Amino acid sequence: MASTDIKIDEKIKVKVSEPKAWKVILLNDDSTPMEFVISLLIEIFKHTTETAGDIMLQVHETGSGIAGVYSFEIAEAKAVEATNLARGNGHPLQIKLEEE
Ligand code: TYC
Repeated sequence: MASTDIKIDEKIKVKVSEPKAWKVILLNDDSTPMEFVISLLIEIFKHTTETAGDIMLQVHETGSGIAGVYSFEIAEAKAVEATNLARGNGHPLQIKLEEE
């Protein structure tokens, strides 16, 4: 045995938390066409014609609606893709991300 004993007092705290979920929210405006919003919900957010129509109407009638819930990276990528598609077609559609 060595002449010096070293005592290691190790306390490792492991903090585990669920990855947070982020809502991609569509906001209403007066000029983005309803059909365009439905197509975007089908193409980017993988909705059916029926659920896309319901969400579009929800946004139109209440001012906002949830397109989908994802990890931050996926939510951000979908929001950017949808915004680019809207701008590319000359529409002012606004999208925001909100932590669940
Ligand atoms: N309010 C738009 C219209 O009457 C339709 C619309 C729906 C726009 C959803 C944006 O996120 C939106 N043409």
